Amino acid sequence: MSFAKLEPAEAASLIRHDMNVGFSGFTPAGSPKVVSVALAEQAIAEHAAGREFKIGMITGASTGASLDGVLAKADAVKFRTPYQGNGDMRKAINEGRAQFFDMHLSQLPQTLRSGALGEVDVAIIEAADVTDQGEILLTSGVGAAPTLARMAKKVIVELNESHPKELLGIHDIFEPQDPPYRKEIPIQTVRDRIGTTRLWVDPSKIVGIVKSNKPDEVGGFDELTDTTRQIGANVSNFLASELKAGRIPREFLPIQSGVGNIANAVMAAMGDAKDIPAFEMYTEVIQDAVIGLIDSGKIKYASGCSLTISPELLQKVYADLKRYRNHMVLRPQEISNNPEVVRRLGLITMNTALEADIFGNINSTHVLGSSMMNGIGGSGDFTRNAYLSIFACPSTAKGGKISTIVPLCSHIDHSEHSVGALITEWGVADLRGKSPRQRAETIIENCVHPDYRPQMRDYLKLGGANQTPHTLSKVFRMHVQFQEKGTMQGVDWS
Ligand code: 0RQ
Repeated sequence: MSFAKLEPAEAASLIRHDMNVGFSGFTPAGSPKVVSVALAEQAIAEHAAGREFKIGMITGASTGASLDGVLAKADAVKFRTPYQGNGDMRKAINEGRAQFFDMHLSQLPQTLRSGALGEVDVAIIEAADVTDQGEILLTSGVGAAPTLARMAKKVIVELNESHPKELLGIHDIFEPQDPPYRKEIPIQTVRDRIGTTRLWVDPSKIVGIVKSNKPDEVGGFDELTDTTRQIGANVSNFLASELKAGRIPREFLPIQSGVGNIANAVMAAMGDAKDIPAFEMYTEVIQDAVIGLIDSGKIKYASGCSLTISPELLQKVYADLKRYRNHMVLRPQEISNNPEVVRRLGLITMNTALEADIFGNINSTHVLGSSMMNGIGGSGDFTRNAYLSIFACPSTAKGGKISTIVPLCSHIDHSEHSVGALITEWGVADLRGKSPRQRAETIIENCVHPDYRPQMRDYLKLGGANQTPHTLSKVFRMHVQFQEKGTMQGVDWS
């Protein structure tokens, strides 16, 4: 191989204060884990010498401790986009030490290409292989790597031996033209491949290769609880009844499933449901549950942006890649989450809410309207364009002190117009074809925790006969009471 071999610190030294750096991967899958640690050490040394050192940080989605974690702890982040989920990064953002802008993940590559986020000075791309001609075999996550690598002035390759070369064939790399010359994205079925198996980078931009053998830092899930199991069962029973009623075609439709504990529980329930036929997924993150369902034959094929699966399971997949490659494809986020394709394929989308309101608006991102949790991620890409858009969440949080269903969300990511059904452990509120008042009634009676139902009924009565009966002076009283007294229960509306 003709490229220079660099130590992590040598590679990091190519990155200077105020540069914008793009990182490959999507979630901790496929993101660099070695140069980033050296970069954080460099930032700490620069700060100790009294010099400024912060970078603009662009990834595919969330990353792990050796990327988001170390850079946040080193206070080395000027801005961060488009999605994160690491505790240290979340803290830096909520303490105002890093400026985070939350973006629809499918829109990141186009926004980068438009120039609105500035230049990409350096891209760090994790690879399983690279040729002298600049053909890069990506690893477990694609993210925005094609756009970041193409736009970057310099590319550093992290060659990670923990990912096998047999990954060749799992990726489908495609970048659409920009408007006004864009053509349709020619994906007609979940399995269609439209691009290349490797990412090509102008070899003259590759400034060096850094060796790595660090595995992806994908965390596990909480054990299923009675609540999450019941949410899963409610979602799958709802889909089975929609199928029976003929509102979902007999062949069923491709599924998108969100991230986190609830999404994992929903997938487990879908796998167990006898009335749901084997299905395909057109999703963003391929989580642990999907692999089990591929093995059992319940999932026939999964299109995603990353294999975000726990380390032991990833090794199992890697040991049998010849078989799994026939059941999955990894695409750039611009394609895995593409609204045109989501609408064409008619996806059933299933995402998680932090908070919902009685009229059907959804907050996916902000605790008490102010603190960032993770970000909107791909939930908007899918929700707004779904055939049937479902949001699920437990009816309470923090031991019942918080009702996740409130009069008005303290922050809104998905509006009432994009939500087909809301589901908690108590039941299903089918919101289609209902006025705001009817939606409120069905959400209160089917989804709100019984401890909170009388309080929510009383709130609705306050608003009189309006189209959307709010009482503005009282609309956030439950939130305010939680801040003052530590519980949303027992609010006095008088
Ligand atoms: O906090 O862990 O401290 O107890 O929020 O809650 O119930 O474990 O939910 O793991 O499924 O994540 C929305 C964050 C849900 C995720 C969110 C507290 C609760 C707990 C987590 P603790 P759960 P999950 C495409 C889809 C946005 C992006 C998206 C997410 C913690 O699904 O980031 O959808 N979604 N992407 O106690 C205060 C409330 C609360 C609350 C829950 N109302 N107020 N705290 N919590 N409700 C994929 C991608 O984009 C990559």
